[in-house]
Amino acid sequence: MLRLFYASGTSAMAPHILLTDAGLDFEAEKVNLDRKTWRGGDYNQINPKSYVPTLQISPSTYLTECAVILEYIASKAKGDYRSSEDSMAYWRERMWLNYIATELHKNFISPFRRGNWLPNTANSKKLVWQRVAPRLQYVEERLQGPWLMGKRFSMADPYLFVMTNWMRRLGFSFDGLQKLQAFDESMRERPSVKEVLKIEGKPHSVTDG
Ligand SMILES: N[C@@H](CCC(=O)N[C@@H](CS)C(=O)NCC(=O)O)C(=O)O
Repeated sequence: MLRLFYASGTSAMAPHILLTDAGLDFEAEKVNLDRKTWRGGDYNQINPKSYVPTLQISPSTYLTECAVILEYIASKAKGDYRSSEDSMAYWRERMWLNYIATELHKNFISPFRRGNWLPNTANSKKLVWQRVAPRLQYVEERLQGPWLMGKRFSMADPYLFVMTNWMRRLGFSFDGLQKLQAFDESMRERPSVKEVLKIEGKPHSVTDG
């Protein structure tokens, strides 16, 4: 059985949503990111990169990197979460996954880490916004709706939702980003998203440092 190592409200929410949406059989293991522990002990033994998500796919095989984990899940799911390799949509999906991972996800990470991966001071929020705002604008101009690539819900959507969820958590405005706001609202209506938000509960802390 698949086993997802996650911490509440992190990028691990993307594979958590996709696994749930696809109805795949999996276990969710909560990680304490402050202590780098899980109920089995030292989390760094599971993922020496010391971050979530990690997806265990066999007793001794672990996948890391959110975009790769999403792709693996999509490959195991019956749903239409990824396109066939001979289509242009296949490459567009990978461009989006890579864009979200490298241009958005990484730029949301605070340059001043005080026990959190997200910014937690007014100054660090400002710096993060300067980096993510133009990249969110890029997405806004291309978001087809209701999902990123149009009518088909793809493996990139849960990852983009993590970004809009972080916008909300950080109090970033959706002014001028109406399509992203509508996307965020549509995601919140999806049963899998509702379920995961309920299971994960309060996010890993974002306290003022
Ligand atoms: N390159 C990794 C980055 C994962 C990452 O940044 N995870 C964050 C949460 S969103 C984390 O676990 N950080 C560890 C920490 O803050 O101690 C990926 O794409 O999966």
